[in-house]
Amino acid sequence: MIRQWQLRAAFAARLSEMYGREVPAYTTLVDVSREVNEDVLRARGADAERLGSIGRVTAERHGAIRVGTPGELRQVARVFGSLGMRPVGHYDLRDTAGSALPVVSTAFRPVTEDELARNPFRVFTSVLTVDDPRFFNADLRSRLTEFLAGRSLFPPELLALADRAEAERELPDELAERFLQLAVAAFELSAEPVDRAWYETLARVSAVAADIGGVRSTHINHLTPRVLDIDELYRRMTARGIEMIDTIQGPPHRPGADVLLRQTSFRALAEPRAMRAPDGSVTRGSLRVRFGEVEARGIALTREGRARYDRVLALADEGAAQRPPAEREDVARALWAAHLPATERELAAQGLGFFTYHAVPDRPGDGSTPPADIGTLLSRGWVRAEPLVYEDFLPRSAAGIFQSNLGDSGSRNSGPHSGSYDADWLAGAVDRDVLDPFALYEGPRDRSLAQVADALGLATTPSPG
Ligand code: OOG
Ligand code: NI
Repeated sequence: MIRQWQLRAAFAARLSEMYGREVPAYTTLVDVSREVNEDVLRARGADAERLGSIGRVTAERHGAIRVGTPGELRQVARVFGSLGMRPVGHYDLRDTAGSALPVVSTAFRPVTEDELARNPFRVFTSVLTVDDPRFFNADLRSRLTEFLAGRSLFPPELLALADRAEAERELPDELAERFLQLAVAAFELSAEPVDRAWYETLARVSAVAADIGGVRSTHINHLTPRVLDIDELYRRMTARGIEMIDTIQGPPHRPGADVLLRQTSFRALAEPRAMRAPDGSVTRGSLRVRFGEVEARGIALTREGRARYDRVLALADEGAAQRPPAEREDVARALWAAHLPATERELAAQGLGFFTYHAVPDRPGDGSTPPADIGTLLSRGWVRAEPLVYEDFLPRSAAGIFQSNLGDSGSRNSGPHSGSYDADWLAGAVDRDVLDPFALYEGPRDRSLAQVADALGLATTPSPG
């Protein structure tokens, strides 16, 4: 029997092999990431594993896929559900700063600490907002709807195996093998010729719309390894002659505790694709949509910490508008320093970061009663705090990554948008609960605080921060 987490780990590994064959530069990215991680581990020792064991980090990937309809999203949810991955978070990239992307998204990922430690594979999944009139007029909408209704992304055999794996949380060896083959194949780039006129019609609205609705299958858009020092990775990739996008998205580099997520990518490469002309003839063309991305993960921020992050972004935008690009990094760094503490201790004491708390075994043995608040418990050595790594995505960075890899920024008419793509719409479309990322970090934190209270015999559970 192959257990659910083993299926997830095997799927991630095989997808990685497949993507490496399709996009060889991805393999370079994985190799350089591994080298950087080994160097960081040598230099920092155990500290390098504070946000995940080296085993976890080395195997860690996130993928990105894009689908066209709620029906397709529901099938994706069944495939990932079989791997123990649940939809977490609602990202609306239509209005995220500076972008005009006709999608809303969620991330499928494992949600418990144990499952994340076994293999944290996650997939950022976007669905086209076909009914948003700012992108698609009535005529295009009906053609698109008809096109999407006529395709099927996943074979029935795959879906049946997925349902069984989800219900039983394991599959017999032979069926597991069959399932993995079908699942990986579903995300391969199709060799079927692309209808050039239709693709270009959609590309005039948005390159993302064309990538989703211009072809008859889906494919993995990118697969992202995790690196422990993304600034060093950026330098090494550039030194190898691989053209990276201009920036690292997310918080700027600074000494101290890493928070949230920093990401960068290399530019989308031209890939050969067969094209069908209106007269039916097939020629060799090329499309530029898939790229390589890499990320560094930091400590998850609480709602309050996250509000600070969003505030810093807004202030950095204002500051950047008045300054030349070369100075923007400094502006951002100064704002970070002013608004968010740089040490784990302060992030914990001020309730800005997520941690689990643990009674220290050799705590003060002088018979004194322990203090009741978490800040004092920490500073007097009764309790230690272990950071929780950020397992999700950032809408602004996601939009930035999408955008930086598109030829042009696409078009969106102004005017009222249809409000129907909110979190409730997403939950209805995917036909599952879409989980709140904050609640997923609060769970282990609150359980650990209750254990601390128990171990120290406190009358009330200490509140964080
Ligand atoms: C998804 C872009 C978002 C990330 O890492 O933020 C993303 C896409 O390009 O389909 O993957
Ligand atoms: Ni990504």
